[in-house]
Amino acid sequence: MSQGRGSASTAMVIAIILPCLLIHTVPSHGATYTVGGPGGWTFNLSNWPKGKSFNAGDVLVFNYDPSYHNVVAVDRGGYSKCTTPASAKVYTTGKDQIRLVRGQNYFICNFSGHCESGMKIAINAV
Ligand SMILES: *[C@@H]1O[C@H](CO)[C@@H](O)[C@H](O)[C@H]1NC(C)=O
Ligand SMILES: *[C@@H]1O[C@H](CO)[C@@H](O)[C@H](O)[C@H]1NC(C)=O
Ligand SMILES: [Cu+2]
Repeated sequence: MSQGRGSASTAMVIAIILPCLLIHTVPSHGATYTVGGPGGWTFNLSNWPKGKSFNAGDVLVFNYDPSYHNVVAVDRGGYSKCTTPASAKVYTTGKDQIRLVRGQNYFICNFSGHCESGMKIAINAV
């Protein structure tokens, strides 16, 4: 009898604890970063990634006014020269969510002069 009660309460404890453990052990879908923090996607952000560590699968949120800015995924040359390769993907919603791929990820705003004013980020996702 007491044996039965014991295992019943053990089962109850497991029923309560197990879901909590699972929440913490199931692989997460990655962190979410708001580029530029509360100020959003704007000028002078090329240092924003410094000191942060990014994993493949993390999501970058770009908040901006789409009348004045956009987000263009470019390659290394596009990032350093502020040019837009023909194959570049252009995002224009003003609240774009972009998942990082492993390796280097480069984003610029290709409105005239903006990338040159530091509206660009380079991120290495491991
Ligand atoms: C860019 O940001 C840095 C700090 O992140 C600041 O010291 C600098 O004055 C800013 N430059 C411009 C042009 O806003
Ligand atoms: C940004 O790049 C795209 C793709 O090459 C181009 O169509 C668009 O005109 C550019 N936008 C601006 C504002 O220069
Ligand atoms: Cu811009």
